[in-house]
Amino acid sequence: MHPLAKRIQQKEERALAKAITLAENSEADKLELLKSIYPMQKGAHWIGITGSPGAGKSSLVNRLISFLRNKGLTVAVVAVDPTSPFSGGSILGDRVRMADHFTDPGVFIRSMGTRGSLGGLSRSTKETVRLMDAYGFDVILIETVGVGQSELDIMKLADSVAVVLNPGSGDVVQVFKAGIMEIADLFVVNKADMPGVPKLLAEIEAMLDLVKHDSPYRPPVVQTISTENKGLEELWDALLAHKAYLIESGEGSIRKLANLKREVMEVVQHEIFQQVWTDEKESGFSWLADLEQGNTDPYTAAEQILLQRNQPADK
Ligand SMILES: Nc1nc2c(ncn2[C@@H]2O[C@H](COP(=O)(O)OP(=O)(O)OP(=O)(O)O)[C@@H](O)[C@H]2O)c(=O)[nH]1
Ligand SMILES: [Mg+2]
Repeated sequence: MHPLAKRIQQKEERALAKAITLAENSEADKLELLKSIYPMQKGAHWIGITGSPGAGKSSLVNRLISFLRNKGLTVAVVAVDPTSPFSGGSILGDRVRMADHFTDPGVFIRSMGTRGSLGGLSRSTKETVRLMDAYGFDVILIETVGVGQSELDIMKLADSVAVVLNPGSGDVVQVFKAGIMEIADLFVVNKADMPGVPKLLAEIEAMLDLVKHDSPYRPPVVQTISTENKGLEELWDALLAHKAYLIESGEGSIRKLANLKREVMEVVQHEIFQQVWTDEKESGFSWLADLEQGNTDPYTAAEQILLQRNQPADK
């Protein structure tokens, strides 16, 4: 067993932090560590929270932490967003509020910037969540901002995906265009104290009619005012109901397997790339000069690299 895995098993929080850094930086013994912690995972509820910048994701996460702690549950948070208050970004107010949780051993908060993610952000996020799960947190919240492809990939690793929308924001069209509709398990209308709630609710329902009309599960819509601590009970109930649905319908196992397959391919791709790159570097990138002089094309160069790899090593 990897020494860090042992220390994680003994609930040493510093070891968890170190292990995440090790995974993020793709250290040589990273796969050993991940192999050790894989069977230690306890099946935490992995919850993705996504939405436009400023939708109130961090405020919600912040409130959810307190809410869940009051229920006796432990919580880990991964904030995948370089501008998030968690990572020392924009909003000082949120950071000050987060300070309440920093001294609580039942809460662990980690931010993932775009730096230090050599294997791709979605891969390092998944590994971070696995490490947190192995440590034994009950609930793991993954906050991502935006509606790009990498956010979509990150959200796919969650058991339950909550999409946060605001009244009067025109978010719905964005969400629809970005393909987020398909992966949303739950809609949160946050800032429900602002005008335009009925219109937003109608837009969401219309969109659900379109996209989910033949789906066995229709994502519920809950309203929250995170600044006033309102709607958290409903939000949590909806998340628990979704988790129950995943188990009863078998959908959870299907998603898990799809995720595992994707993870295998990500690791293989990364490891092969690393090996090829290292080998080529050592042999002086023989094809690079050819490319520069126009003596080869990228496809022939790639083909030759792959052919070379398939030759027996002792030749
Ligand atoms: N009126 C109102 N304001 C809110 C509510 N929730 C959050 N806010 C405010 O909205 C602003 C943005 O909140 P954040 O929680 O930082 O939003 P975020 O989605 O995490 O933002 P990014 O991480 O920057 O994308 C803050 O000023 C909050 O105080 C709400 O329910 N009602
Ligand atoms: Mg935030």
